[in-house]
Amino acid sequence: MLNASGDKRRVIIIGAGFSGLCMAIRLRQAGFHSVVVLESADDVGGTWLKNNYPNAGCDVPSYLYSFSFATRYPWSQRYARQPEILAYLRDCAERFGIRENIHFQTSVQAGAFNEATGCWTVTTNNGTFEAEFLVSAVGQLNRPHQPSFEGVDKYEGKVWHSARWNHDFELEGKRVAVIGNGASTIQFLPSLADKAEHTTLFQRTPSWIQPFRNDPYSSFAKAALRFIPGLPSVYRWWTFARHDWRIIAFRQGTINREYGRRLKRQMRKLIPEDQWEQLIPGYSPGCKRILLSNDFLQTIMRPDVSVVSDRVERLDATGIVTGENHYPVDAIVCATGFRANELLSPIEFEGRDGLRLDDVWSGRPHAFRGIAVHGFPNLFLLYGPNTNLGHNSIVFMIESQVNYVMRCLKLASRQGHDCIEVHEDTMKRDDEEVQERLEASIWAGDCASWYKTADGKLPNNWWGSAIGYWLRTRKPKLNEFRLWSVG
Ligand code: N01
Repeated sequence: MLNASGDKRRVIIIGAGFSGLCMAIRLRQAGFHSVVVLESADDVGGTWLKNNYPNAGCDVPSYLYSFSFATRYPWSQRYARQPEILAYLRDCAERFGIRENIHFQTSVQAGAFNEATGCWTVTTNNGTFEAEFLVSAVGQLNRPHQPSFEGVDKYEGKVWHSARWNHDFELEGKRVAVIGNGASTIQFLPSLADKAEHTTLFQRTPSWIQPFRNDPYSSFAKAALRFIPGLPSVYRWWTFARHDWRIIAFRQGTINREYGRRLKRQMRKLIPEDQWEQLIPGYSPGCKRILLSNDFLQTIMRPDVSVVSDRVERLDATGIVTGENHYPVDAIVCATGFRANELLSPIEFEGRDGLRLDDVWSGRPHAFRGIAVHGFPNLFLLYGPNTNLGHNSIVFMIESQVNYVMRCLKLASRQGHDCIEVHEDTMKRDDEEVQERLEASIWAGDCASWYKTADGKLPNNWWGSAIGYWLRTRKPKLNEFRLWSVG
């Protein structure tokens, strides 16, 4: 598997989730002998290790939500659940021999570029590491957003975030409150409600819910995908194409409005008329992630589940206070999402000439193709600014980025240089185009979401099709980068 030629340049990768593993595998295959992955957890998996709430899973089909170079995997159903995705990532780490490269329980605190040596020094809780190249693979959804509700210190029950599930708490016979109704909630709420005595969902904004088919693969399909050479890849590309054209519904306009009408008709069939106003969104579909579920709406109609649309004002010793009402509960699950706009935080990056990434990004995180930042030579970002999708697989985007990084490394070595840095005007032009294109997207539309900052900026999402992104990241152009040598 290792390329015999070998490459002595050292690379540090931060994070061992999908993107970190992908980068490490591709580097090792290309013959890079010195690849170090720094991972704060004690296992691989990233978000799929930490988000292990009941029925956690992926709303992208598994053959598409997996690496193009590891498509032969015995997925049990179309949309895999978290344990299966985590098992897949563990399998990839073993199969491609990456575990030996990973330093677990190693949290990165800072990275600084040394202009004299052309190297990055990375500071962690386990000492410092040095390499010519640094790749951040921490992603966008790595830090839970835990609102600081007034009175939380007085509350005597248990409080936890959905991304750090409290598996020790016995839900049976308990009154449980859930705050937030995004992608995480719609997955765990049905099984939580099955166990709890009463469940109260505090919903600030309703979500668009779309039914989906998630049948287990038949024995015949499993055998075909296992034994027919190339079939998993063909199936993956077919699934990719079926998803990618949907981007046309994520622009403001007629198609999106028609999509909204269709979703509304479907939801109205499942919801009694007196609850339409409370449960059917008024904003455009896609503005917040469209959620796939066959049992969420059915669950919130149950007599042992209540939906409260009043704002959570504060907590007291026994429960939640909203306006004039008090809801006594034994536990509160905050399914309140992630601090997704603060990409790469809290790691401090210092680039050339003492530039701090926090300062460069003070208005809004941005990077050339979401990958390279002017002033930060030899630093590459995976699943960085403006690379998130609402309609297709992020794994495809990550592979495009990894491919691009590999080609940047090749470009530097082919030119005989140690350092590579994107030009300022290249990055600026790219950012202007991305932001201009995003203005017509549905994410700029009529809702607040994690894709948007408080002042309406859009640092997270890519504006177009995944294939469009792939076209832009096939090959770095020499005139877009400055290359130089040290010493
Ligand atoms: O978080 P969210 P999530 N008081 O940000 C509410 C990915 N994911 O963890 O809508 C009261 O979607 C907030 O209300 P509002 C996926 O990309 C993927 O569910 O802002 N409520 C909202 O309802 C997804 O988009 C999968 O009005 C507060 C909720 O909390 C992303 O992760 C599965 C509040 C947060 O929803 C995040 O999903 C799961 C407050 N102070 C997740 N603050 C897959 O299937 C926030 N809220 C791949």
